[in-house]
Amino acid sequence: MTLEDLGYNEIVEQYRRTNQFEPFIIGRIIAEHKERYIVKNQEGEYDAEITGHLRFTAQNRSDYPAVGDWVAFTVHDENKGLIHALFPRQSMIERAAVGKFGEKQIIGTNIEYAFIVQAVDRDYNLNRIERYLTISHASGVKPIILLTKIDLIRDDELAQIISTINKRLPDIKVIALSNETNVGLDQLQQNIEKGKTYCLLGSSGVGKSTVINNLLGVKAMRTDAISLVSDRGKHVTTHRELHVLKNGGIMIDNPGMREVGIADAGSGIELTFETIHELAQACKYKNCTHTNEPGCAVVAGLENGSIEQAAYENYLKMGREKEHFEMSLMDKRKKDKAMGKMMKNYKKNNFFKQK
Ligand SMILES: Nc1nc2c(ncn2[C@@H]2O[C@H](COP(=O)(O)OP(=O)(O)O)[C@@H](O)[C@H]2O)c(=O)[nH]1
Ligand SMILES: [Mg+2]
Ligand SMILES: [Zn+2]
Repeated sequence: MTLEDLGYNEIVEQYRRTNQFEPFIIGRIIAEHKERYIVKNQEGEYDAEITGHLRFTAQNRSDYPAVGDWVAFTVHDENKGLIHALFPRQSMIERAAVGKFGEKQIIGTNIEYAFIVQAVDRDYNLNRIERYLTISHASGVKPIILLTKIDLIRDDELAQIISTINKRLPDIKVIALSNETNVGLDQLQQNIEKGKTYCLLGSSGVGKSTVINNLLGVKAMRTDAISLVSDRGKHVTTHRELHVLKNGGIMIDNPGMREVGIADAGSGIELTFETIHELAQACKYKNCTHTNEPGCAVVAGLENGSIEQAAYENYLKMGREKEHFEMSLMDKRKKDKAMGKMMKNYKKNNFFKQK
C-alpha cells in the first residue's frame, strides 16, 4: 500500500511541501468516532486524536477532521497518533443533520465522484435521486447513478426505470447491477479509476456495503470493525468508512442515512433542475416563485409539456427546504451571537467582582 493508493496526489503533495510539514507523517482519515480518528498511511493504521491547539482553534464541526481528510500527524507509543494539522479539502459532501436544527454533518471529504445508490425493488425514487444530485452538485462532486438489486425485477421493468431516468436526467450516467448475480459489477469496476475517491450516497438497506465488499473481493464480512480508545479510555468499536479497493480506487461508505436534508444547496438545485432553471430566466418577475405569477415561463413550460410535473414539484419542494434551512441557520447564528454576548458580559462582571 502506498499513499497514492489512498488517493494521495500532486495537490496534497504541493501543500505538504509549501507548509513545512517535514517533521510530520501524512495520512488519511478512514474512520471517526466522537473526536477519535483512525488515520491510515503506507505504514499502517493509527488510533489518533487532535492536538489541544486544533481543538481550541476549531470554530465549528467542519474544522475537525472528517473521513477522507489528509492530516499531518506524529506517532507515539507504537500506534497512537496525534493530529497537528488538517490539509485543505478539495471537496466536502455535507448534509443537514436530521433532528438538529440548522446543523450539518460531513459525509466525506476529498471525493471526486459520488455514486447515488438506489435499489430498484422498493427504494427507487426519482425525487430522492434529484435530492442526492443536488447535494453532489453543491459539493463539486461528479454524480453517477447506481441501481442495485436488479435481480429482483424483470428486464423490461429495469429498462423502463432506466429510460425514465435518462429522460429526466439526460446527462447523468446510470449503472445497474446485482450483488446477488454480479451482473453489472464489471461495468461498475470499469468506472472506477485508480487513486480516485468515490462515495456511496443512499438510504440504508440499498446494498452499499455489499457493493463495497464485492469490490474488495471479500465475501460477507464483518472484518471492517476496528477498535478505538474513547475519551474515557474505554475501547469502542467503529467501522472503516474509507476503503481501498482491490483494483484501485477509494470508496467511502456512509452508514445510516435514513433521511437526507439539503444543507448548503448553493447552486446545486439549479444544476440538478437545469431545464427548469433555464426557463426561469425568462419569467416576467425576477423574484418569481413559479406558482401563480403572470408571465411565469416555468408554469408555461409545465403547460406545454417541456417540464415534467413531478420534476417541477420536486424543484419547488427542495427550494422551500433550502430556504427553510437558510432561515434556521440565520436564526441559530443570531441566538449564538446573543449567547456569546451574554457570556462575555457575565465574564466581565465576574472579573470585576473578583478584584
Ligand atoms: N437481492 C439482492 N439483495 C441485495 C443486493 N445487494 C444487497 N442486497 C441485500 O440487501 C441487504 C442490505 O445490504 P447492505 O449492503 O447492508 O445495504 P446498505 O445499508 O446500503 O449498506 C442485505 O441483506 C444484502 O444482502 C442485490 O443486488 N440483490
Ligand atoms: Mg451499510
Ligand atoms: Zn416563474
